[in-house]
Amino acid sequence: MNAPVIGLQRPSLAALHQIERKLLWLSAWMVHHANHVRPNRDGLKVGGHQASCASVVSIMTALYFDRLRPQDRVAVKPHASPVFHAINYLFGRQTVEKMAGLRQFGGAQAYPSRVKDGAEVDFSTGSVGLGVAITSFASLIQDYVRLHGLADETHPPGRHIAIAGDAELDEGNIYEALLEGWKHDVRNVWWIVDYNRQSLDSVVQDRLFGRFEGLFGDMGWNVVRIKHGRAQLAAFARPGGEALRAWIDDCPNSHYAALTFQGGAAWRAALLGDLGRDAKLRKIIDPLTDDELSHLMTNLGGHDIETLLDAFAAADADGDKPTCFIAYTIKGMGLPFAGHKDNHSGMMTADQMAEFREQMGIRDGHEWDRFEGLSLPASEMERFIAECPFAQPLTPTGRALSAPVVPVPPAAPTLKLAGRTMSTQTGFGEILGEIGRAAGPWKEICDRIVTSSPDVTVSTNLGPWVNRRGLFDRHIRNDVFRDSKVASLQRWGMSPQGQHIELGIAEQNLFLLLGAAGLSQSLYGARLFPIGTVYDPFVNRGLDALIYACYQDARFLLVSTPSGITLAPEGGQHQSVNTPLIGMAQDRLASFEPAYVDELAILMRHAFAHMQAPDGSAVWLRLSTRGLAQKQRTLDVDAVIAGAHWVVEPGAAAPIALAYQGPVAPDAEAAFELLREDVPNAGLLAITSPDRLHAGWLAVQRTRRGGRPAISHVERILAPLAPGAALVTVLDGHPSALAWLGGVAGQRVIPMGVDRFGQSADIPDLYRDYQLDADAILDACAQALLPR
Ligand SMILES: Cc1ncc(C[n+]2csc(CCOP(=O)(O)OP(=O)(O)O)c2C)c(N)n1
Ligand SMILES: [Mg+2]
Repeated sequence: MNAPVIGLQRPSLAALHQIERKLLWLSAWMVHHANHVRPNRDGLKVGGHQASCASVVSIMTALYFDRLRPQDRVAVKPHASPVFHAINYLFGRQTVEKMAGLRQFGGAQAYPSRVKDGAEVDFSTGSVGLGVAITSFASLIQDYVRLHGLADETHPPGRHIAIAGDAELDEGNIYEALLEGWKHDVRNVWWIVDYNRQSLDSVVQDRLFGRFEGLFGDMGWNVVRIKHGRAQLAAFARPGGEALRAWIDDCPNSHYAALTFQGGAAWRAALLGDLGRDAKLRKIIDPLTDDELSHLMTNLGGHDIETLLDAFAAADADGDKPTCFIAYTIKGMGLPFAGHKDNHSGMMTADQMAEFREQMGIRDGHEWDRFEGLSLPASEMERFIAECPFAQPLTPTGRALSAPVVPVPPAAPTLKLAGRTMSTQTGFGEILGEIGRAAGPWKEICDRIVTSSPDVTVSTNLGPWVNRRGLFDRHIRNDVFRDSKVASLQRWGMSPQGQHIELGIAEQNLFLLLGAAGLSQSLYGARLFPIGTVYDPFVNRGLDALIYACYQDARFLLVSTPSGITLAPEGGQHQSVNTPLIGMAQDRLASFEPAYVDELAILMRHAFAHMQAPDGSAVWLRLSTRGLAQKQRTLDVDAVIAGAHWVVEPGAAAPIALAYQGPVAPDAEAAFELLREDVPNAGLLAITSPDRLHAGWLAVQRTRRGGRPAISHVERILAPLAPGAALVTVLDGHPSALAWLGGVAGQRVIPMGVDRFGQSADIPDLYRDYQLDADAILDACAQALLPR
C-alpha cells in the first residue's frame, strides 16, 4: 500500500488534510455543543460519540471528497452521524442550525435518518448491522431496475457503500446477507470496516481478524487490508524495520489500545522492553521524540489519507467486484481518550475541549465557521470542495430521485368466486396470477411488481405468478428440470427479465430486500411494487429488518401466510399469535387481515395505491390457508379499507354485536345465526384491520383535541349500538388486538382469541380447545348479555 497516490495532485492532498482536520473538529464540537454548551432542560445526558467519529474521519474524508460519485449510495455507521452532517455542511447541504441542534427536536438526528434528516441520507442506520447489509440488497435492486429498463439512467450505476463499525460484523444478519449476495452475484458493493478493534463495552478479540478475511474471501469478495500508514511502512523498510512490523502485528489489540492512550513514553518503554537489544530498531526509534514515536505507532492505514486514497482508487480500477476494506484505526484518534477502552460514550471535558480548540486554531464564536483554523485559504477550500465529484448534483433538488405515480385501475382483476371455497392465500395467488397476465389496465403495474420470498415461494402461492413472470437473475439460467422433461408445476428458469427474486430461508434478508426495493423510486428513480411473502410467524424472525424498512419509509407489500392456529397441523411454533399486534404497533405499515377473497381483492388494489401515496406506507396482508365458502355480495370498499364493515347491520339500539377478524368468520357467522334467534337486532361486524381502525380513532382524537370536529370510522361503525351494548370480538391472534374496541364508545368487550402457544391438530379440535368455535363464541355472547 505504498504506491503513489493515483490521480491526486499535492494541492488536493493538502485540501483533503484540511478537511480531515475540519471534520474532526466539527464532529467533536457538535457533540460537545449538544452536551455542554446548549441549555439542558431535563437533566438527561444528550450523548454522542466523539471517539467513534474520530475513528472514521480520515476514511470518510477520502471517500466523500475524492472517491464518491453523486450516484453512489452510502450507509454511514450510526455513531459517525456528526461526521456525516459535517461533511454535508462542507458541501453546503446542511445548516449550522441543524448541527447545533444535534439530538434536539428538529435538529440533526442522533443517527442518520432518511425520514428525519432528509434526502442526503441514502440509508438510515442505527440498529447496527442492518445498514451494512442493506447496501448489498440495494445493489441487487439497482441491477434489477436497470436490467428491466425502469431506472433513471441519467447517471451510470452507482456503488453501494457501507462505512461499518467493526462490531457490526458481530451481527448475524451480515453473514446472511453475504451468503445471499454471493448467490445473486452482487457487485458494486463496498464495505469499509472502521477496524478500531473496539466496540461499546470492550476491545475486540485478536483472533477474530483472520476469520473476517476468510469469510469475505469465501463469499467471493475482494478483501483489502489497510493496516499501516505510510510512516509505518517507511519505518518497516529501514534496517530493523521488520522487527517493528512483527512487534506491531503481534501486539494484542488491548495492549495496543492501552499504549495508544498512554502515549509516547509508554510506547518507548514497551518497545524497549521487548526489542531494546535490537540495535537497528534502536536507530529507528531512539531519535524520535515521544510525540513522534506516538505518531509513528498510531500511523495506521485507516488514518492515512494517502493510503486510503490509494486503496480506494485501486479497488475502483479493479472493477465491480464486492470489496471489503479492513481499515485499521484507533477509536478516538486525535482526541485525549484515543484508545481508552471506555471511550465509546466518552466525551472531552471542558478543559480538554479548550486545549483541543487551541490545537485546532478555533476562535471563540467561530466554532461553526467552515474554514476556521485551516492553513489553506477559504477560496481554495471552496474551489476544491465544489470540484469534488460528489459535490456535483444528482438532481437539482438533492440526492433523492423520484418516479411518477402509476395509475391504479379502479378494481382488482376479477376472480370467479361464486360457489367456490377458497382461502385468502389461494385468492392472493390467483389475483396476482391474473395481474401477471400483464394484460389490460394492470399491465404497467404488473411490469413494476417484483416479488420475493425466503424459500416459501411455492407454499405461499406465488407459484402462478412466478410461472408467468420468471425468476430474476443477471444471467440466463435454464430450468434444468424442465429441460430434462421432469414434470413439475413450477417453472424456474432465470433471466434478467424475471420478476421474482428467490431468497434463501433467512427472513431478515427478505425485509432488507423489501426495504431496498421499497426505496427504489428515491434511490434509482424507478417505481417498483415489491411484494414479499413469508409465513406469518416468521415475520418475527425478520422483525428488526422489517422495522428498519418501515423506519426508512420503504414502500412494499408484505403478505404473511399462513397465520394463526388456523394453520393447524403444522404445530405450535408455526402458529402465530402476536402478529396482529405487531401490525397495529408498527408505524408506516398499514396492516389488514381479510376473511374473504372479495375483501382481499379490494385490499390488494388499495395496496398499490397506498404504496405510492405521499402519506401512504408499506402494506401488510395477514392471510390464511383455511378455505371459506366465498360470497356473492357488494361491499362498501371504503369501509373495508378503513378496517371494518357490517355484514349484518345492527338494529336500532342493539344490545350486542359480534365482531370477527380473518378466518374465524364461519364460526362467528354460525354463532351469530343462533344469537339472532334470541337477539334479532344484533349486528355482525367484519373487521379487516384493527390497525387502520385504531390508527383512525387515535387520529381523530388528536384532531378533536386541537379543537376541530372529526369522527373516525370505528366511531361511526359502532354508533348504532346501544350505549352500554356488548361487543364479542374474535380473531385467530392475540385478543388484545380487538379488546380496545370497548374504549371507543364505552361498550363492554368480551375478547376472544389466542393467548397460548398453538399445537398440532385439525381446525375443529383447535378451535374448540382455544375457544374460537361457534359454541365458544355463542357462550361468550351469552356471557356478554348477562346483566352486569
Ligand atoms: C442492534 C444494535 N445493538 C446494540 C446497539 C448499541 N450499540 C451501539 S454502538 C455499539 C458498538 C459499536 O461498535 P463498533 O461497530 O465497533 O463502532 P465504533 O467502534 O466505531 O464506535 C453498540 C453495541 C445498536 N446500536 N444496535
Ligand atoms: Mg469499533
